[in-house]
Amino acid sequence: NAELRGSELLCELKKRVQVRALDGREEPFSQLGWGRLVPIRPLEQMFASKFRTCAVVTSAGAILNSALGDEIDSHDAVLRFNAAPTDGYEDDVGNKTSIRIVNSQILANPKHQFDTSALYKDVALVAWDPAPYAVDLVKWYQNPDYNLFKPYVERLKTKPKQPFYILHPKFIWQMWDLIQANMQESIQPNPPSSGFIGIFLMMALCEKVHVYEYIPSMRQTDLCHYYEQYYDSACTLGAYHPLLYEKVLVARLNVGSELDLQRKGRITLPGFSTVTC
Ligand code: NCC
Repeated sequence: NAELRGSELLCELKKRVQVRALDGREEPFSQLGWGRLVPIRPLEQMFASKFRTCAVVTSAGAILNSALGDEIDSHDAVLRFNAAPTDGYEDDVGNKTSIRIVNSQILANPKHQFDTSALYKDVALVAWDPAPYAVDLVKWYQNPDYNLFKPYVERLKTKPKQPFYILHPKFIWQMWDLIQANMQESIQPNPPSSGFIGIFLMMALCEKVHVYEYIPSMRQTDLCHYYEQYYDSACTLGAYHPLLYEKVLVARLNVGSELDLQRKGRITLPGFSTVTC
């Protein structure tokens, strides 16, 4: 079924993929007392009610000179990724941040100064790590790709009011399964990018989602990130992550106009709560 129409694909996503974070009820986390540490609200109800409009701002270089800052900030919630800054780039990316998705490198690599950097304060944080496909939480805990568990627990203790979640690997691999099921070719056996994860999360938390520079606009460039001078087309097309396939799938779900895509690099996606399957 490589060519499901957008509406069918949307229902598949809604049906087959469950947003989920570690809740401390499974081993080894229950044993470690995580049940009393993790946020009381489950991730999918992290906010009391659904946001009406949300923006997902990818880190692509193509967003430079877009002048989209005000438009982005006008959304009820804004999602950003990893170490992507807003300071100095407000005109193009805005400065409001509601949620940040961070991969495990951000927590584990000292260069990101996860403990002290202002980037990770006063926002909801959602972290993830590429656990092996055959999800064994005990083995993963012993041998994560980057050790995110220690910094996670430390932060839950020092900042108990900050909403902070680690995604359940099952959620990540459900997304991968769905991408593979809708592609003719075999895709990379690696998790989807933070971008895809963030898009899916916002479709669960919001009624309407605008995604910026995931599918590139006419400003498409080899500049990897808007915030650093590094050029590599793999940032946009993928190497480790099945990025190209994710993008083909997301493009099929776009209900926005071709002009918005060309000019703003903007696609529009309906939130899951608004679709009847
Ligand atoms: O680059 P990264 O992603 O932080 O970008 C966030 C998301 O934006 C989308 N993107 C980015 C650049 C671009 N030219 N086009 C895009 O569409 C992607 O959807 C991407 O997911 C990640 O997914 O977590 C990733 O993280 C970086 C890196 O670890 C962090 O930036 C921290 O420094 C990865 N790069 C490396 O590990 C070297 C990247 O592969 C994926």
